[in-house]
Amino acid sequence: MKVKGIIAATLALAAAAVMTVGFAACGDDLPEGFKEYVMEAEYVAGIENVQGAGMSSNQSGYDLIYGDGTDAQKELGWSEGYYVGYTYSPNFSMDFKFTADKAGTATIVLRLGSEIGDITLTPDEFEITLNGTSLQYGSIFVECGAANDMSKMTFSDKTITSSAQIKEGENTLNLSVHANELRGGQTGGPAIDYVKITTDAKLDYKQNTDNPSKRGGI
Ligand SMILES: [Ca+2]
Repeated sequence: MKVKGIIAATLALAAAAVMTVGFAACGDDLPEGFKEYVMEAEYVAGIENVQGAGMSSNQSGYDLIYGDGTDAQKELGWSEGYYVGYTYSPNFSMDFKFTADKAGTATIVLRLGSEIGDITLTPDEFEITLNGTSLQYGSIFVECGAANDMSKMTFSDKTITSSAQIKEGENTLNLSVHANELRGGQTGGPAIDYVKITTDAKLDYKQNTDNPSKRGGI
């Protein structure tokens, strides 16, 4: 098993670190022509410029990524075995950029978790904008999967909107934490596994699969 793991890791390193995703997951129950596109938070281009904070320390850039990509972590429900945590800063702002081959309507789902108790997010605490327009999603309840223990995080998919208007060409979905009292009176936020967009437009975006390996740098 160990040898197998090493070979797999070597192959992964040998593969291009940046993969352009133009395919989609299966979706048997989707309307004709619609596809699901999953953008992993941990693979986002530009994560090196994102600021965050943990329970007792500042965290930023690649170090916002939690997880080791292990099978056990994938079995916990962490897509790809990683997620972005340490979102407890009013400076947290993360862009998911993609291009679309045409304008269209899209369903946007975020896969979220919490280690700071059950939290209810509204655009006041956790703003989601698409091309600069704030998505008025009402509120999202995120159940606490593992209090104060990121290693046991659990996630669930939250539908933000089923009527997002994407445009032809470049689009930017931004997730921002605003000052709030979600974490015992201090600013808190959700753990973010991925963003999933379902649309009949063809989407392209970069996934920097080597982001996790860049943690711990200067
Ligand atoms: Ca993930």
